[in-house]
Amino acid sequence: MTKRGAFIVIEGLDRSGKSTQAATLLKRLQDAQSPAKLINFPDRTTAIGKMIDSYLRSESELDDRAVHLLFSANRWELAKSIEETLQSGETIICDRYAFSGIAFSASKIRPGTNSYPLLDYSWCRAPDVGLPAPDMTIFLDVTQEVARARGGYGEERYEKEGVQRRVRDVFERVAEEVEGSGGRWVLVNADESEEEVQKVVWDTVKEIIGGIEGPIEKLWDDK
Ligand code: DGP
Ligand code: NA
Ligand code: NA
Repeated sequence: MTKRGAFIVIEGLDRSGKSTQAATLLKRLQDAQSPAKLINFPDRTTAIGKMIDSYLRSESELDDRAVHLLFSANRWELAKSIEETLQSGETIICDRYAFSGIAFSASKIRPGTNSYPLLDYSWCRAPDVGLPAPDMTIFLDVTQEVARARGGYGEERYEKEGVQRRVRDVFERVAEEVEGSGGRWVLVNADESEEEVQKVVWDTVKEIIGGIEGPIEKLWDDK
């Protein structure tokens, strides 16, 4: 049986080094003659992505539920192409996916309070049920101290310490759930140097770059 490509998701907080690590991993795979491509969510190039981009840069306001569904729709509009790429034998490295969708939305607080969720966890998960499931998710875990030392956050909507702390809490629940449903969630200490993280990521990914034998699973299919 011919093998399909592996679907590798990289998740993490802002300033975790996620995009740099994803780019390095792509290069390493290519150097190893393993066909691979990098994709990125939110994909700001599509019509839906442009709405998300303007929201993230605070150039527009959108209802919290509406924007959550846009992020999910942005993944769905690429779902078929993800499957085709994997079936063609190419590995996909994906910078953020549905797990960010839950973590960033289910951590929103009620206006004027410190309590969350504004949006219920399972409500947040629902629109992403059935998307292609990753074969492995690498979570780059960075502490606030190190994020701060790396120059702090940018100007976008969620790039604030309070937000990132709550997001991290929800990611912990997501991790438990992914592992509980048989998925692979690999926690990597992203406070380490860029080179050290690269090494850990490569050691983790090496075993699946030869391709995957089984079918592409569906995300949270049993829910
Ligand atoms: P990035 O371009 O990867 O830095 O992502 C931009 C921001 O959008 C980042 O703060 C995380 C957030 N984000 C990514 N995916 C989702 C999602 O599905 N839902 C929500 N609410 N936020 C998301
Ligand atoms: Na960001
Ligand atoms: Na991204």
